[in-house]
Parts: sequence; C-alpha cells; structure tokens
Amino acid sequence: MRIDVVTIFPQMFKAVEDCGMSRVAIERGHLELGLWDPRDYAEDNYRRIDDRPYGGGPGMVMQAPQLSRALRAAKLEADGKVVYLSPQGQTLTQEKVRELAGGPALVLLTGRYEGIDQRVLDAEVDEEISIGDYVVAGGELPAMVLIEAMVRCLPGVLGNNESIDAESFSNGLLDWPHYTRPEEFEGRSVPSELLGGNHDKIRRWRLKQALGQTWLRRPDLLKDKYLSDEEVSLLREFKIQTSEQGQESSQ
Ligand code: 9D3
Repeated sequence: MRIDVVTIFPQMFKAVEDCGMSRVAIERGHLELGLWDPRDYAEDNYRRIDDRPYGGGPGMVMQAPQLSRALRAAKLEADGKVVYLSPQGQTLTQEKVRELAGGPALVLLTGRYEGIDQRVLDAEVDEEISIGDYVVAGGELPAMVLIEAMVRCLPGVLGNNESIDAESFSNGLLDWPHYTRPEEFEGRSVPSELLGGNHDKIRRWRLKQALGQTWLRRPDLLKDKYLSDEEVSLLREFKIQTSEQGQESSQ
C-alpha cells in the first residue's frame, strides 16, 4: 500500500524508513511512503505555516492555504482516504487498523500547535483518529503508531508462522508468558510444561495462561467473548491454581 503523510516534521519519519518491520516492508515493496511538508507550500521567505487564532487565546493554528496545498499535492500522488490524527478523533482499534490497511492508499494529516484551521478539515478530511486519551505534542508519533500497526497487517509482511498466530490465537486474549534459554535464571526456572516437548500439553498451558492473564488483567476482554468447553475448564484450573498460590504465600 501507499501512505502519504503531511507533516512539518518529515525527519521524524526516518524512524519508519530506517527501522524494523516498516523498513523491510519498504525494501520489499509492500509499503511506499511519501512525505509532504506544508512549509514547502508557504509563500513567504520564512516558510511560515502558523498564525494566531481568530478570537484570541493561547497558541498558534496551522494555516489553511499551505496545509491544503500540501494535502492536495499528496492526494494527486495517492488517491486514498484522508485521515487526520487528532485528539478529537475516534480511538484507534485493531479493527480500524485492519480496515485502513486493506486499502491501496492512505493520506495521513498531522498537526502541531493547537491544531489545523477547521476549513481544511471540513473540506478535505474523511476521518479523524486519536490513539488514546492522553496528550502528545503533535500528530506525527500517532501517525507512526498507525503506520506500524497497519504494516503488520499488510499481506506478505509478517512471516507465515506469526500471521497464523495472530489470526487464530491472540484473538481477543492477552499473550501467554514467553521463555527462552537459559533454563534457569537467578533461581527462576522455566515452567516444566514447556520443556517436555509434548505439544498438546504446551498448547493447553499457553491457552490456560492467555485466558488466566486476560482474566486477571483485562477482565473486560472476556465479557463478550465466547469460550469453548476446553477454554472454560482451563480458565477454571487457572483460577483454582491462582487462589492456591495466594493461600501458600500467606502461610
Ligand atoms: C487544550 C486542548 N488540547 C487538546 C486536547 C490541545 C492539544 C493537545 C495536543 C492540541 C493538539 C495536541 C496534539 N496532539 C495530537 O495532534 C494528537 C493526539 C494526542 O495528543 N493524543 C492522542 N492521539 C492523538 S492523534 C493526534
């Protein structure tokens, strides 16, 4: 897919281009990244893109003409949905990530300061997305969060093992705990269930841990989730074991 980002900090996206899974996705042609700097569309020698808010008050607002010229240039290259990263947006979910990653192109609009002149948003933006209820200084890191999440969803980017995993199991549950060598570390050993090579035993231990950790830490995720007979009985075992451990440590 092609992603174009309108940003006054295109350098920040070096992280996407140079690191990790997104870099590999670009190298292999799964992802094409375009960057558009509104300052390149300013008309004064200072390349100014912000001004004081009408009505007064603190901070600055990004100006419509420069922003919309940059955005229209991006749209000529990639005719995708325009998403504005903003604290006023709908909170990003994995479902939304999958939906947006399904298209051939996307234009991400990022703001700084107090925000962008509303007239650009009214005329050009299809969707507004937030990454959660906390405040960061601008839309760039949120855009990178969205890009990284989408890249994982692109066909051919994850190895087969990982993607099968992601489809079938972690579906609505937290991960199980992971261990690797050495077998003992500072007096802590690896759960014996993982050592024997009994694959059904391993599968049941992991499923039990995933169900149990979800029950402990994120009971909200289990509220509307259908559990198979096996899952119900594994979770029941986990709860019993957990309460026995509590008994032991208080003796
Ligand atoms: C006083 C009102 N503030 C809005 C909550 C001002 C304000 C804070 C932060 C205006 C812009 C910003 C910059 N943030 C983003 O652009 C942003 C963001 C975020 O702060 N949190 C979660 N998701 C996102 S997406 C874009």
